[in-house]
Amino acid sequence: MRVLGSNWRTSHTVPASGLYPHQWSWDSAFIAMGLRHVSPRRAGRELDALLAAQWDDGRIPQIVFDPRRDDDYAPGAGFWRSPAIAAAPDAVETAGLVQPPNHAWAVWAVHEADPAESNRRRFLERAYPRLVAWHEYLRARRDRGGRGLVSIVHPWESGTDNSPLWDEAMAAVPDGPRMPVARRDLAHAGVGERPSDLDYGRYFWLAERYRDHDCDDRDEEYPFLLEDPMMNTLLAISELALARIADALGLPDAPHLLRAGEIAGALEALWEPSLGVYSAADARTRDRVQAATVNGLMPLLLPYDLHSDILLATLTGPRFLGSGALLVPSLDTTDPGFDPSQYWRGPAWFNTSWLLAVAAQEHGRPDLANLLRTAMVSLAMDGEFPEYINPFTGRAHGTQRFSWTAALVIDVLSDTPTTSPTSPRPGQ
Ligand code: 2M8
Repeated sequence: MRVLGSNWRTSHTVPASGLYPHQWSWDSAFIAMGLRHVSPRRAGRELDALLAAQWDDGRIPQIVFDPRRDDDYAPGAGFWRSPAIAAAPDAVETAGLVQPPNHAWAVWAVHEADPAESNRRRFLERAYPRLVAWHEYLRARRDRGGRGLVSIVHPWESGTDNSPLWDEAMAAVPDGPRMPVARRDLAHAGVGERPSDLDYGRYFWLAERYRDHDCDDRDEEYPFLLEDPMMNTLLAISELALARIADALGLPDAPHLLRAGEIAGALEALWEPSLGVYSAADARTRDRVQAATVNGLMPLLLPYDLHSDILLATLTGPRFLGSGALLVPSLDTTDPGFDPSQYWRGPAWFNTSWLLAVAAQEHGRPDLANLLRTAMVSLAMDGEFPEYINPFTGRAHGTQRFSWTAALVIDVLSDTPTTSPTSPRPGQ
């Protein structure tokens, strides 16, 4: 709670006070899932602040900027110039990209923590239409491959920025943005722990192109369109949460259950039998990337039989936990590109291990869920709540006092850790 207290800023929690000084979209949802055990009211405010930054087209932005910290993170508000874009809100400045849609799940979890308080604040009533519009944005504007899956337009949208899943598509992206690339991140984390300068040149180039098209998704020649299994899984889980929310509001839940089932069905196009995981695919060519990553294990979260036995075997087998890893590595440990300290190319992250603990519980493996939860707690305490760790030694990497690490530890230590929104509540 000490970490979340010091990272709290009036209406939201920053991921880390130095490296990430603004509000990040999927971070806030993870943070709310832990914060709800201590202060359901503040967890609700966290999500309210994010939802208030929603664009007219429904998107929930990747970052809501703190105008006082615009020199401390790049690219910032001055880069995005969001108020000049018609669909963006006037009252706050935001990035134009998005992040994985775990928000409806978080809203439901916060409601369940204290339904009376939530009802008093009409929390579900206010959040529901915004969440519906958010999912509708993803369905209508981001199904760029035309097969029922959401595409990301930038690696930052995946939350797993330099995952090998994006390497091939990024290799074709120019690395010469007009704006000089400021590496403000390197003041807070080691150069060997962050994406390279070449990656950053390409990140900025792609972000410039998206911004220069007013973040309008109708750009036919857009050079980066990838379908990510984690993004699409979280959307399906959030549709299931919307079904619970609709039900609580006396509205029909069927459209959300149907949509969750459709996404789960569409995920089959990302199944990679030769690797025993789902993988990302290029929405234009439909080619699947040949890399086994933590993203590809995520469909295990869904309450359907999506190759669950094989996914569980991959998760516990020699390429992931069976390698001796303490938490789930972000990349297959036998992949030639595996690096235990390089950001999303090998290290273990607390949010993805937490998601897979929820998944293990759902699939009748409480032993595995407990193993992951116990390891999360001790590794977070040992490393002063690190951003990520070396999966074999547990050594802390990136920044420390990282908010989602702290929040998810609070969640697993609570009497009622978060479950997937399909699980009945105790007593039901
Ligand atoms: C990391 O991403 C940001 C860009 O969004 C960055 O590297 O500057 C990722 O780990 C992402 O998942 C996370 O939301 C963000 C803030 O914690 O940091």
